[in-house]
Amino acid sequence: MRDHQHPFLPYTPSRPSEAELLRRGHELFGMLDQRRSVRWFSSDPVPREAIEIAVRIASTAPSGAHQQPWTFVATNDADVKRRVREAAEEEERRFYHHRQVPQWHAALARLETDEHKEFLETVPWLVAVFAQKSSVLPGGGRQKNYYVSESVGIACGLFITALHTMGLATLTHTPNPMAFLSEVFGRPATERPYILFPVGYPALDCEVPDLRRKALDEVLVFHGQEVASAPK
Ligand code: IYR
Repeated sequence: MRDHQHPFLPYTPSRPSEAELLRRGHELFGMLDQRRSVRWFSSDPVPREAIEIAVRIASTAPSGAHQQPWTFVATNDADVKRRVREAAEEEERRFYHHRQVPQWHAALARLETDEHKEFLETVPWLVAVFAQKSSVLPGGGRQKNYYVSESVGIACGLFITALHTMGLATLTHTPNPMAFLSEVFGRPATERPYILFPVGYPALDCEVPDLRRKALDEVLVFHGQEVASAPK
């Protein structure tokens, strides 16, 4: 056995056959490839437990030094949602009408987004994610966290996957700047707003822009000696 200085446990998950692992992968791809970001939501209620399980799933993410530097803040309070909408629309008005970022505006044209964010009030839940730049130590001191953006990004990816798998929809909404979220949700200065997720069901008349995902050969490069794969 290895000579550890800290507690370790055996990790021996069961290994599927090659056929079974490919079947699982293709099935998961088929499901996740149907996910779309949504901007028209139903106001139908979503149980609090759905938010809890999605955050449990998000929290299984790997993180720098296992510091899990995320806080998910969920609200279904109409007054809080209204305040978030008002503050977000104010920021977005500046972005769409006063910020001189023509290339950025051009890149967004096919999404037909604008400063109106009605969905922030329509959805049953808003989940704001905060990235913890440092954490509290057991003795009360503070410890810097490492790879915070990467860690929180992975957790958010799992959160999105969890919601889609449960049949819910969301949007990776990042009103710019997002400082107002810290104030509305009463978060400390050690946390930085990361993403605002509206969570609910798509509206019955929901539409999404007609976008295509990149083909595999645009996002995957095999480099070096090709390893023979099993005959099909
Ligand atoms: N935050 C604005 C603009 C916006 C920016 C990006 I990058 C997008 O992918 C979509 C929108 C808004 O939410 O309208």
